[in-house]
Amino acid sequence: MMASSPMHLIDLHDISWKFGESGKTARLPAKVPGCVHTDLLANGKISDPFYGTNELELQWIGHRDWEYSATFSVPGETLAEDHVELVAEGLDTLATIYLNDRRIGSSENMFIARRIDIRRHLKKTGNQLRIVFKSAEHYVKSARPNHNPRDINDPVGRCTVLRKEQCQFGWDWGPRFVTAGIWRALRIESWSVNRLDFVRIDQRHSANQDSVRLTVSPRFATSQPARCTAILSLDGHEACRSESLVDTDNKTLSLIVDAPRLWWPAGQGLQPLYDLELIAIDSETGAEIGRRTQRIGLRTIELDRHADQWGESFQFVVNGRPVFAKGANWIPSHTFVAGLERSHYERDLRAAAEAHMNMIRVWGGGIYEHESFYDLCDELGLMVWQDFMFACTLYPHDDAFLDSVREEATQQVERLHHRASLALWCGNNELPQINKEPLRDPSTRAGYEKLFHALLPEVVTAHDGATPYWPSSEWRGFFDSTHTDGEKSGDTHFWEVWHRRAPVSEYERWQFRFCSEFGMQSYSSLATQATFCPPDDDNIFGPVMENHQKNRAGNQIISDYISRRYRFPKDQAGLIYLSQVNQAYCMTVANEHFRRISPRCMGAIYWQLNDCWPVASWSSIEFTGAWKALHHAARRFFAPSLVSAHILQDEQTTISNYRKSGDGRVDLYTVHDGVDSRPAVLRWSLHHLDGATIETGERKLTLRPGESTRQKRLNFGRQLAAHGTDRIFLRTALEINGETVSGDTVLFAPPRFIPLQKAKTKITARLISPGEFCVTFKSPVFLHRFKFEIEGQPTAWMSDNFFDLYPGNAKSVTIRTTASTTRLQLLDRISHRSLVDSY
Ligand code: BMA
Repeated sequence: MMASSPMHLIDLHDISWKFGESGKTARLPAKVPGCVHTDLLANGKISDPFYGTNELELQWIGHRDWEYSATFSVPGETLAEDHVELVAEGLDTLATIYLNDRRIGSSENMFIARRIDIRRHLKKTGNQLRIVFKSAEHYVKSARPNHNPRDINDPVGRCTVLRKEQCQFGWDWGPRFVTAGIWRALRIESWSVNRLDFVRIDQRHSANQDSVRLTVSPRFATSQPARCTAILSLDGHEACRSESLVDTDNKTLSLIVDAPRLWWPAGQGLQPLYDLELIAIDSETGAEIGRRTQRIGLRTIELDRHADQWGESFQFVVNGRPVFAKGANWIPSHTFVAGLERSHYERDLRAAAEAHMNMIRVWGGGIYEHESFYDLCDELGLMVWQDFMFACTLYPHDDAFLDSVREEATQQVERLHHRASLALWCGNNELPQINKEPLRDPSTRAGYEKLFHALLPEVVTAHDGATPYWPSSEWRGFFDSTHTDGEKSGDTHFWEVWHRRAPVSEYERWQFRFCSEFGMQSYSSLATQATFCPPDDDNIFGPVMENHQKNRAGNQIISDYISRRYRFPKDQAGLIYLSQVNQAYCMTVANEHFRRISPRCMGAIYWQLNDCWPVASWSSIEFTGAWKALHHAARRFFAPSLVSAHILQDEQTTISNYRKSGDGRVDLYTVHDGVDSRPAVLRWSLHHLDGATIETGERKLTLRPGESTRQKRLNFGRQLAAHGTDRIFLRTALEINGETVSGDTVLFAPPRFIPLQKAKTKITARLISPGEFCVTFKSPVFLHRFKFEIEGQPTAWMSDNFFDLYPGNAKSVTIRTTASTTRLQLLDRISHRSLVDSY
């Protein structure tokens, strides 16, 4: 969070903006910040870009030039100042700026803020500001005349020369909408004598962290001496302050914070956030130059890479404590990123924290996010792995390009360096991994290295100085990129499962140090589908649905994985349900494995948390906000104290084989991320599908911080032979203080072989508080992946879903409704299904 007050500030958002095609006279009202697509939509000129196959009809927008204009007045005192500047925080992208018909500047990098001196051109009234945006699509075409749309790394023909959000050109989860517009804040700043430009904050923690020295370095527009006061406060109470004259000799202020309250990632402690306010006064006139408040967390975050028995560690160490990173990859939260606010981020970031995540990776094909994204990460304890915005394809390395990137990186690093949540700067997404062959060429490699091994790390060191830099995700050196190398050092993107269709058990073959991408697709729910799909055109392989499945092989791969584990679904609802249950299963196998093999592996960041439009994708949260089965599963597999059962399972097995296979061995592990040791009880019970309990067992144990332990090896070979692998299942539970904190079901055969039974589920509901209910489900038979929904309220919050119901055991869930609902209405609107209902 940042607040600053230059002498005079005129916000240019609420003046009446108009937009239209360049060279034509028609003009329509526009919104700033905004973009041409959302403005056309708001004016009723286009239909919903997400609906049906509208995307395909709307490509013309990106092929035209657009302009935005507004007329405004300024108060007399603005004109009386020595300096008057137009500040544009972000222009998307090929922009030329005119004030009163004079060209005052231009911009070709969406990620750079511009400050333009306008004093000479400004009048009191009738100022006309006009920003012309040239078509980025034309630029792409002229820059890449020989583009081959079959290029597997870049089928959509992005323009890597242009510093513009890369996924706007289409991605394997996103539409192609090449936008234009004023996408971030626009204002006039006027001042005389001096202006507070930037405040850098550095922390140095004493060895035992009982004190922190803060170095505060303000930067001003002129070298005029300034009397500065830095005040650190927590919850409105001043912790310490420092005053000093800042001039050419002395550029910093120091504060010593005794007994600092440390910021921790979620699950490791609290997130106290201090306000650091800097007030600058001109030393001659005594007039205030500016003040700025930045919110910081007192903590150290290191990327610890020390030699160990497996090679080299890859772990985040926070305040001296190694923390297993649990999280997901983040893509832009909306296809149209202009002016996104806290409300756009809050839903999904809160859901991440609710699923016990402590890290979000901001993937390099999107944007450096808006401030409120980082505000929320600071508050929720979500560490941010921040990619620079480069993805998949090689980029130019000529001087002009590098200069632009240097400015972009400097601005972004300065903007975000003080963030409590900022854990890592990462050069790019997958460039060396995807471009192995081209990078064998020495000059191509030298160009790559200029950008990712020299320029970016230099900027990070110079303008941040504390946050670690990592060249790429994944990265283990140019040609050390087999999975075996990933078991020794660095981070790994593992796509054998999904892209290469390897069996799900393949995850368990590898002992990666840190897995920063792996995923499985699923379809969005019927309710989300209804937001974009005409009811008469909803066949999953038909044109509308296919246009909302951007991974070319996506539908085939989903069907493939479903067929390995589940029965052929009887309808589309069944297919969607199975795709989600399968996705949750695959991600449970992977994430539990990565947690079990800690501390060799110290991070599991699955692909991907969110969607930017309604689509079939790897996300765990749908565009509408509905949680897929995976997000509920994430809450379980990322539980701070986890019981994880491991069996050797071959989902590719045939009916004739599986009965013979399966030696009945089950290893029960516990994994504990908590800060303190806890006494706990591990329980297991073996059940027959007919409801009988075959045997039970328990073990008292102590959970120790950061430990994964194999607690018990069970062998049910005899019972499997006696009852049939398809007739029995194991139930696990981990209890702390009598409360079950983790648990699941182990099936010994692929679910498609298991003769699940149907029965009527009894549902009762109790009002807890207005809009909040406790709903209880009870079934006389075992129901696998029981899913319930409330008609008309697809995004109602539920404490659990897609769970197992055990015969006679009541399961209670908390629900927060999204519309006023009585208890009886709620009961009337609940519908449900479980695996047995899908076929
Ligand atoms: C990755 C990402 C994305 C992509 C995803 C799914 O490797 O970096 O580029 O969307 O896989 O294919």
